[in-house]
Amino acid sequence: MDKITIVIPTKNEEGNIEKVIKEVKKYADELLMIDGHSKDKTREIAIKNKVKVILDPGKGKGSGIRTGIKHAKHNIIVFIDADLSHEPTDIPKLVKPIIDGKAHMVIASRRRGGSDDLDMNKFRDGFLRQLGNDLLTLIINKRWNANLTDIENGFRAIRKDIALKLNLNAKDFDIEQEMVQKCLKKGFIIKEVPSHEYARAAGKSKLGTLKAAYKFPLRLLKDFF
Ligand SMILES: Nc1nc2c(ncn2[C@@H]2O[C@H](COP(=O)(O)OP(=O)(O)OP(=O)(O)O)[C@@H](O)[C@H]2O)c(=O)[nH]1
Ligand SMILES: [Mg+2]
Repeated sequence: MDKITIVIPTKNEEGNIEKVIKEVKKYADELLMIDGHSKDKTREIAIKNKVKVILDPGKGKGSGIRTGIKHAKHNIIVFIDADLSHEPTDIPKLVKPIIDGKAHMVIASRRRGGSDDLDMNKFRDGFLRQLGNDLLTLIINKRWNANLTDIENGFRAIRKDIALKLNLNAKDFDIEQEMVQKCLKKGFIIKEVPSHEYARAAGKSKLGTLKAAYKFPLRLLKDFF
């Protein structure tokens, strides 16, 4: 049987983490919380719920994801955010193409499943984010002859042995895009499944659309050739 490690990256998610743990637990053979040095009760709540907590190097979400890959015990890794924006009941359909040997990585696509988080009435956190994601997706599709719709979503599954072959180095939110570009570059198969994204339940976004915006085109160039 293919066993699953679920990795939850967290940073100050005390208002969400207990519910996420309860919702994803039944899909996990191993559950890891990778924490970016939360200053609230996030780690305390996870420990109370008997979840293994590992601190990341404190450099951003990307360093958290890479820490999760390193520590995962099983060969199928599912990443799910800690803010209740992803649909845990979609985990079985996310891992199925990997179990069936049809994909090396599977992304939950908000383009195919819809998103309440991308509020298109908001210029920065709606329109600009969607525009950026779509533009990067188009360029990446053209570059590698792919047919993806959502390269940035953090809700995804990947084989650990494949993730290790990617030599990931992103420290921040460009990690998801790096995974996509390097998979395509190395000829690994990426599939998408539709999944609905909800608006973050409690707490604040850590992305900072404007401050982080330069990282995505920079990543595009870094791993283009
Ligand atoms: N380990 C780790 N996790 C992080 C770090 N920064 C953010 N996260 C987590 O990564 C996930 C995605 O971050 P969000 O702040 O939700 O980013 P976003 O989805 O673009 O923003 P929202 O639209 O507000 O949800 C969440 O579970 C965060 O808690 C970090 O430095 N280290
Ligand atoms: Mg979020």
